[in-house]
Amino acid sequence: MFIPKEPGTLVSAMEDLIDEERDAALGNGGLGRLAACYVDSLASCDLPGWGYGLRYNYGMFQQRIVDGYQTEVPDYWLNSGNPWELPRVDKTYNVRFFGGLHDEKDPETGKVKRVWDGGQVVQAAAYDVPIPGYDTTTMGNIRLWSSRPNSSFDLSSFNEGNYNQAVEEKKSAENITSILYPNDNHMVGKELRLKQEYFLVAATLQDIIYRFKKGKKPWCEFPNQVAIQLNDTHPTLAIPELQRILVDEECLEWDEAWDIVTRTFAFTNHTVLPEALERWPVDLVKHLLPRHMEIIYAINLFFLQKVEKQFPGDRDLLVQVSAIEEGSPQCLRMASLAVIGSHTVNGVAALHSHLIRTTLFQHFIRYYGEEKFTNVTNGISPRRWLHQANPNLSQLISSKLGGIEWIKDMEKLRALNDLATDKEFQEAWMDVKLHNKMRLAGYIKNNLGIEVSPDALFDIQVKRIHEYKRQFMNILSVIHRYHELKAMEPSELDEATPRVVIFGGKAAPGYYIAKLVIKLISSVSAKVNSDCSIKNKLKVVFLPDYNVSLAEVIIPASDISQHISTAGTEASGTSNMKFVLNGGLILGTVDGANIEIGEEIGKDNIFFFGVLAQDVEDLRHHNRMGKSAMVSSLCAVVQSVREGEYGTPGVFAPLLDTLTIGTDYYLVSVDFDAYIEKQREIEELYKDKSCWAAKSIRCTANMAKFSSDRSIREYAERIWNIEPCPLAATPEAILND
Ligand code: GL7
Repeated sequence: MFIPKEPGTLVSAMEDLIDEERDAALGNGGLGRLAACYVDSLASCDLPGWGYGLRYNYGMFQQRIVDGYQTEVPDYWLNSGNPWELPRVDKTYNVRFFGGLHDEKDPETGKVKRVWDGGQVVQAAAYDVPIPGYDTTTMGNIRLWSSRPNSSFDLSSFNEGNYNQAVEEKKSAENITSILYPNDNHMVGKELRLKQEYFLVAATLQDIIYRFKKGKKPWCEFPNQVAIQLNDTHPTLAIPELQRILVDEECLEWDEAWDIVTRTFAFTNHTVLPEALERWPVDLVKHLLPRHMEIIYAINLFFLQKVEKQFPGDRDLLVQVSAIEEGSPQCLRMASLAVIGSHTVNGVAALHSHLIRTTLFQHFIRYYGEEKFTNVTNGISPRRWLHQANPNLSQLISSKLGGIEWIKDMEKLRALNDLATDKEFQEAWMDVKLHNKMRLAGYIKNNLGIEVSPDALFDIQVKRIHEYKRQFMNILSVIHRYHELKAMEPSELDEATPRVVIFGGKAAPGYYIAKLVIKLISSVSAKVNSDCSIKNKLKVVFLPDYNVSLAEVIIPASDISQHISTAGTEASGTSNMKFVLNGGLILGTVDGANIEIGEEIGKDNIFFFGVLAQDVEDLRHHNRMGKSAMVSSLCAVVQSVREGEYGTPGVFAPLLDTLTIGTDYYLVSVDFDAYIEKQREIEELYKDKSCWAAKSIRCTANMAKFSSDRSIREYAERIWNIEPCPLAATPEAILND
C-alpha cells in the first residue's frame, strides 16, 4: 500500500519503495530491538518460539531539532497501512480491568471460589507479523495486540442519553494500545501504563492456554509444553494472572497452581538503574486489578513464610526480599515478584549478571542460592546487522570465505584473522569502509547541509540520550579538543587527525537534562563547524531522529564508536556489538558487554578507559562528602560554556550544575582525563592505515560470541529446555494457531 509523496509521482525504483517503509518503532531502545533480533534467531535456528507485544498506533515519536532543541512529532506509523502484518479476525480475547470481588459456592463441589466481575472489559485483537527464518522453512511470529471495545459494545443499542458515555468507553478501550511510553530506562507510574502491561499479559496467556488446551494434556504438563520468558519486569503481572486462571477458573489447588507457575516462567533483568525498576503503588494495582493484588499478597506471604522458616528471626532479610515495599505509598516491587515467580533469573552480560547477584538480588541469593541466577549475554542478528546493513562488506567476506555460511555460523568469520595483515585484503576492506562513510557523508550533506570528509576519522555515539550514557562527557571532550586545535601552531594543526564526531539519539520528552545535552551538542556543532581557523580538523554533527533505518546507514560507517557509560550502569549494550561486527573499533568503559567484546577481539583492538564498576560506589561517596575537586581539564571546558562560548550564558547552567553543585553522580570528572588521553591515542593510531585496517578486520573476525543465534540457543538449552523442530513451525502452523 504505497502512497507517493507527491500526487502523480510514480515509484521509479524498488529503492524508493523501500525508503518509504516506516520502522515499526514499537520499543524504546536496546531492549525492544534485542527482542527483534531474538525472534529472527528463533526462526533461523528452527526453534518453536514467538514474540508477543502491543500494536501501538503511535510508536516512538519522531525527533525534530528546532533551534538546537529537540521537539517531538507523533509517529502515526500505520498511516499508509502495514503490509507486513496479518490482522487475525479470528483471534480476539476479552480483558477485564477494575470491577469487584465476591465469593461464590460451587453448587456441585461445595467449594467456595473467588469471582472477579464487573468493571471494564475490552477486547484484544491479534495482528501477526510473520518472521521468516534465514535459509529454512521455519517461520517465526510476533503477535501484537490491539485494543478495542469488546464485542458486546454496540453503539446503536445506546439511547441518546448514553451516547456520550458510549463514545467515552470506546475511546477508553482504544486508548490502551494508542501510544508507546517513550521512556528508556525510566519508569513512569501511570495507570494507563499498568493497563498496557496487564492487557499484554492477559491476552497473551489466554492465547497460550488456548493452544495448550488443544493438546488435551493435563495441567501438570503445562510447564513441559510452555516456557514463558519475561523480557524485563513489564510483563510480570503474567505471574499472578496465571495463578489466578489456574486457581479461580481452572479450580486447581493453590500449591499445585503455584508449582506450575514457577516452572513456567523465567525472568530476564535488563537494568540495575534504580529509576528504571518498576515499583507500583499497591492502591493503584488494587484499584485496577483487585484479584491480582489479593493473589500477590498471598504469593508474598507464602514466600516470606518459607524465608522465615529458613532464617528464623531475620527481619531485615524479610524486608529486603518482600515483593511489597512498606512506606507511603506502599509499593509493589515488580522485580521481586518476577524473581519469586520464576525458576531462572538472568542478566544480559557477564558483569551485569554479577552485579545483580551481588547488589539488586543479593538477598534473594541467600534464600535461593546461586543456581537460580545465571547469565545470558545479549547478541545481535548477523542477518540484519551485517548482511543487510552492510551489503558490500557481506559480499567481500563471502567472497573470501568461499560462501555465506557465516551468516548462520559466525564462527566461520574467524578465518578472516588470517587475512588481517594481507595488504590487498586490507585495501578491499577499507574501500568498503570508505564507501560506507561516503554514504553517511552524503546523508549528512543532504539532510543537514554539513560537509564532512570521508577521509576523516568518523567517531560515532548513537543511542538514547541519558545521563548514564554520558553523551555530555563526549561533547565536553569535543570542546576540549576544539580548544586544543585552536591553540595549535599551523604546522601542528596540519598534522592533526581530522575527526567528525557524530551524535544521534532521542531524549525522553520529559527528560530536561537530556534535552539540554542535545541543545549543547547542537550549539557546539554550529560554532565548531563554522570556524575556518581549525581547517576542518573537527566537525560535529547531531543526526536527528535516530532509529533502526538510520542505524543501518550509520553503523557500517564508523571508525570509532563510543560506549562510555559509567562503569556498572549499562547492563549490556547491543549497538557496541553492531559496530564491532561492522569493523568499527570501540572507545569504551569497562562496562556491560564491552568487557566480553574486549575478551573476544583482544585487548589491543579495543580502547578501554575509566574507573571500574567495583570502585564506583566509593567514588560517589567521596563526591558526596565534597572531597573531590573537578579536574582542571574539565574546569576550563565548563567555564567556557558558562561564559557563553556556546550561546547565552545561563542556558546550560542546570546541565553544568550536575557536575558542580550536584555530586557528579555519573563520575564525568573522575573519568575525563583518561578519556581524552584515549582519544589522543586513537587519533595517533588512525594515522597508521594498515595497522588500523588489521584491527578493524580482527574486530569482525572475532565476534562469533555475539550472534543472537548463540544467545537464543543458550535460552533454549539452559532455560526453556526446547530443541529445534524444523517441521513444527511452518507458515501454516502460525495460521492454525
Ligand atoms: C536495556 C539496557 O539498558 C541495555 O544495556 C541492554 O543492552 C538492553 C537489552 O538487554 O536492555 N535495559 C533497558 O531498560 N533498556 C535497555 O536498552 C531500555
